Amino acid sequence: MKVGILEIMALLPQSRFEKLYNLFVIKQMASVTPQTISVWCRELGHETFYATYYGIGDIQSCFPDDLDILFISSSTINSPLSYAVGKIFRKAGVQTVFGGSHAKAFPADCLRFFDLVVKECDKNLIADILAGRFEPGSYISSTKSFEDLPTVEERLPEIKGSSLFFKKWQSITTIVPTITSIGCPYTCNFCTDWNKPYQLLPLDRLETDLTFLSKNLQGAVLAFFEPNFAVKFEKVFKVLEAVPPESRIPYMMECSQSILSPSRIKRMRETNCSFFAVGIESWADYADKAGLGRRSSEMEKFNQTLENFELLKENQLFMQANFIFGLDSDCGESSVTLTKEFIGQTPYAWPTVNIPSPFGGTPLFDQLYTDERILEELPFSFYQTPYLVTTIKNYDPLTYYSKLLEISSVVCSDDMLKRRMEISRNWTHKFYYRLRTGGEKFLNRFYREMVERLRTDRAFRSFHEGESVVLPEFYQQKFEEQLGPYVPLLSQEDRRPNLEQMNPVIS
Ligand code: B12
Ligand code: SF4
Repeated sequence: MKVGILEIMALLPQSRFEKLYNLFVIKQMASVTPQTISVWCRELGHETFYATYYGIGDIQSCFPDDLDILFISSSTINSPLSYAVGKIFRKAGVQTVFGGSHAKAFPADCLRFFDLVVKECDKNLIADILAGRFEPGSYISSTKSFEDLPTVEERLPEIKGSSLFFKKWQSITTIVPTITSIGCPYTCNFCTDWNKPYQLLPLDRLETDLTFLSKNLQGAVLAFFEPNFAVKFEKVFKVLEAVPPESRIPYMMECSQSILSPSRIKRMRETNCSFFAVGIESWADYADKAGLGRRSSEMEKFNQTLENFELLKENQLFMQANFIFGLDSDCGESSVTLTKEFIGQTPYAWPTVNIPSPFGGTPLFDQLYTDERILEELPFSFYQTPYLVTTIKNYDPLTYYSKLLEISSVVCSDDMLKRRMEISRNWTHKFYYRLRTGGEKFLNRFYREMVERLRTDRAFRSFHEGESVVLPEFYQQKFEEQLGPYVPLLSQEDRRPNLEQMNPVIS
């Protein structure tokens, strides 16, 4: 059989800056599961065609005309484009199978556009799909996630396809995605992994991959694209530290603060960690992830976090601090003041401040859905910062966007950029600080426009206050820009999400 595997990682870029960002940043964010499925299909004797779409290029030309089956994956924000592409291939007689974070979050909606929708998968489930064992229109799942993935060497054709230009040339940062674990021990209410038990995958594969990468694909960065890296710190670091220092390739990771300590940070630096992101989320909640008791105060979490970050400062790592602003635990001035203060005191950590999005399968979704706080007319492409798809408990929309504007103005200020340039000792960091400051300026302009729109346009404000269900023209237009030539494929009915939750048939 001819099997296609497509990961949709972006909608159509809206500016030259966004095009550049997609080319150098989004292109490098390919997930491990589609690559894994591609290898499995090859091992099962099929001819495979793997491609990623990062907002540039022509999707259909990546696949032969006589394709039999196409696996598509995307997160919720890119799902409208996935739906349109699914329709094109389905019409051409190709069987379509949809998986990934959106499929898990909103399966009932996905079933409107694909033959099969997948929750968890393993090699057996993929073999059963290829053998035609499922009725079209089914939502299916393996009992649990796969227990391991192919080595980097086995995934090399896919990695070249996603991370290199024309499968040959490396980018400014060329990323090789991998994971060492699945699930997470924490239970953050906004996260789809809130109830997925933590499971360490076999570490001999990591060992094999590190050896392979140090001899091949030199200059590439290994990205641990998993929920919470090194929860089993000692076990994972035993493998990383076994590599001779001169052969250690740079790596990126995301973790919670609770795993960080001065000695561990030193070990991260010595094993060549080049970037890491820490989820701070909100000052008023998620204290357990910061290594504090659940009942700790905002100030305790702030002080502890600042102390941890001070220890990280000397390490010349590109750090990112992830926040969410607008959860029910945020209220009044203090959340904003503390975030601005933190940003000002840590120029060596890039802050991302996210708007909460209600992804299906999370306690946050369940609560907002029950409370009728989700603006149901908004298409899924708006389930991302800088868009607001819910009402916020403790701020009206105008106040909320004004607060975001305040924070963003600190992030992209000339003063912060100057301080970041002064402390960066290598050109890649300088490049990324400039790129991200440019991105934040776009965001800042957007927040300013939103504040103005909410102040002056009554119908727009009333939509965001949850009083009107008429989708403002502003969003109609934006949606059409995001989808470009694919717009005619999605009717008004197709664009309105079906938020119904359902359980899969376990295979
Ligand atoms: C690592 C990670 C990232 C990394 C890497 C992303 C990547 N491409 O792999 C980075 C930092 C780049 C990232 C970016 C983003 N992320 Co992210 N990320 C995660 C994280 C922490 C782990 C995902 C993961 O790989 N798990 C390991 C794999 C093996 O497990 P899995 O994804 O559950 O996959 C299983 C099934 O879903 C299925 N499956 C997966 N893919 C496919 C594909 C097919 C074809 C099939 C059949 C099955 C299938 O099989 C797997 C085994 O059972 C999750 C949160 C979490 N705790 O899970 C968020 C998460 C996926 N991210 C999320 C979001 C919102 C984003 C961003 C949109 C943020 C932003 N605004 O920029 C971007 C989008 C990136 C993009 N261009 O699409 C949301 C997605 C929610 C949604 N419904 O869309 C999540 C769920 C976090 C959350 N809020 O709960 N992310
Ligand atoms: S720590 Fe991260 S991966 Fe774990 S539940 Fe919280 S947000 Fe999800």
